[in-house]
Amino acid sequence: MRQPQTELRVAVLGVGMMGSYHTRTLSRRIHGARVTVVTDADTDRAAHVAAEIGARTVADPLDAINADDVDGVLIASPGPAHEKQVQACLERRIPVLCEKPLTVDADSAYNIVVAEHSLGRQMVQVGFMRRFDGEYAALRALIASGGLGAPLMLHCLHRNPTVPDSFDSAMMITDSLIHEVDVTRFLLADEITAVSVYKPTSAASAPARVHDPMFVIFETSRGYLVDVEIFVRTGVAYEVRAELVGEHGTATIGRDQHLLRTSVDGRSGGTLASDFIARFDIAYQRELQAWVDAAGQGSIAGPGVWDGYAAIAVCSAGIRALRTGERADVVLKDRP
Ligand code: ISE
Repeated sequence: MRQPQTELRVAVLGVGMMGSYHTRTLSRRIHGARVTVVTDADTDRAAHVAAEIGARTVADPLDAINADDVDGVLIASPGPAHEKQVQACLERRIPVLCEKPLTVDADSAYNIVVAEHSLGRQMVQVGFMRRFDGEYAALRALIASGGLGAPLMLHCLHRNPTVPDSFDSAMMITDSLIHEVDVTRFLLADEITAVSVYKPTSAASAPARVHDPMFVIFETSRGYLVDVEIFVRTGVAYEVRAELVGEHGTATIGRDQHLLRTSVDGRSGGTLASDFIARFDIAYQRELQAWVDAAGQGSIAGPGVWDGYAAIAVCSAGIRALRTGERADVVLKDRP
């Protein structure tokens, strides 16, 4: 274990949009960390990001994980690569911040839950950054304090201005809806037990056979109902909102972004975030600082592998519901 107060030397695996942003944030805005190694399948991209912050590049991510000048790993590679990379970090017993999804299916995520448990301490934090957002944290505190009375329903809205054409209906679930899964579990402190997916008429902006928008219902073990509008090609802006309806009141977050909004032509008199980095910039910074600080204590400070496992298990049920048109149950294995 590293001694507190020494610098965490980080390898960033994958420097696409998120990985390069995290690399710059770690280098310029986080105390106690230094990016020493970057990797990317696109070697030019890796070289460019590495040169910017004075790091070196390594071709194979598994070599980066095992490098002598690395004592923590930030995984921002494509989802299918996560399982092997997280397991390699656990074998070396070094702290990890893994972007969502933890892995792309529930079985492999559960294997990570078991592997980490056998080490006797939490080493993997999962990148559900909204838990570090001031508004989401305040709403959770309000619910937990009983200020709204018992929760009854949660309404969520998740809109992206645009995504690549390759972003199909399943990716809308595993890449975008997954945040609403985590928000639901975080705000309500309850597990999701079933998922239903409704497919309204698709927007003209959606490629053939892609259901965009979708409307999703989560049921939870205590009987709360959660509805989510997920629409990733609005052509307007990045909009994320939630409203909790409790027995004694309601609370909405994300609404202050919508002052004087004219949704017809996308113009706005208020402040609309252009993308998720603009909207959650401070949350990402807090997430990284918390991870670096906790790594120094041999721990994590945020969502862990159980949260990552539960989230992908719900998304897998969501994909079943999408394909069959039927309500799909979520079955979680025992928590070790
Ligand atoms: C993206 O991958 C993210 O993680 C964003 O937070 C999410 O809002 C967006 O829909 C995803 O595409």
